[in-house]
Amino acid sequence: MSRYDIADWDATVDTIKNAQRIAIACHVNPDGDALGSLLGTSLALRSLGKTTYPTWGSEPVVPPPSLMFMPGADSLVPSPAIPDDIDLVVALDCGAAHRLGTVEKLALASDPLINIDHHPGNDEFGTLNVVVDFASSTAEIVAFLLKDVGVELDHDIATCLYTGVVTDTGRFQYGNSSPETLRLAADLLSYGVQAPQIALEVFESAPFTYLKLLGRVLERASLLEEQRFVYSWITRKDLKETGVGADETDLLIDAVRATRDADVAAIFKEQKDGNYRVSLRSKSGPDSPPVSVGEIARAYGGGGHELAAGYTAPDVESAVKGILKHLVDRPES
Ligand SMILES: [Mn+2]
Repeated sequence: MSRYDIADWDATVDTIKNAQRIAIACHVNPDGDALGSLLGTSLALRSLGKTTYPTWGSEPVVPPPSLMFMPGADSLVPSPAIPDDIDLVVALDCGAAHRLGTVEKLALASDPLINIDHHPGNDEFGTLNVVVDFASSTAEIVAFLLKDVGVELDHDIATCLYTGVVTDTGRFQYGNSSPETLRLAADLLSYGVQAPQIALEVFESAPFTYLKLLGRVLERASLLEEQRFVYSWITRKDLKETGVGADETDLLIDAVRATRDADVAAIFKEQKDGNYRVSLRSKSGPDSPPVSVGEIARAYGGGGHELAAGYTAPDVESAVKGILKHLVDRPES
């Protein structure tokens, strides 16, 4: 039986083994798991003598500052630079093909196309699908897959995979951290991964101006006590005035969700086109199970996990209304 009992597991292992020129793409605007899976896979397959083209389908194909330290970051290629004669496309951490952005077309035209992901509701857009929705991270799935492909892990590969695991588990705090996840993390540390250094880079290296932006976010935070819902927002103007990059705002939601008075948290981020990117987080209430924010996000054309999800809304007011619609029917606490 294959790991996780995934029907396509063995065929995926064989397909990777047999491919020589491989395009690898994660979702647009990558986070730690997307980038860690991408670079970990790329470095691992290069160690087997394969040619890889690691990329993603949004500009720029440059890691956000907090992930710039990752090994292999200098090997990323812009998606238009991927040649036509590749043998295989591997999609990582994409719940749906559109998450590939400008790489979607190339990916869907490829046979084989391997889809490795842990988002519930993944629409299995690959010709081979390794979708494990209880895995902590795509990096966790990738780690086991690479072992079966015959890759010998090393410091750099392990660093990438560890970064994916540590970010998607919220530093091993979320419920998706299984015993298996922690055993994997321990195994990765044995390759010399510098966990404190990674934590410093990812979680404690924001520019000073980030604190000012965080101040605005916290000042604006609103609590709807009845619904146990907290939210805040940032505009393009906030970013301009504080000098913080849009790719440095991922952790703002963690500050907003850190109140015992709410179990659903949202942050709305104004995009270049004037729409707002909605990030949702959920946790168990005092007497109630967590709200599935993945369901809320999917209702509005987005996606994600049960406890962490996102979508796009035209403005803050309508987004709040839309979320509240899903919070009224909660079981009595
Ligand atoms: Mn992920």
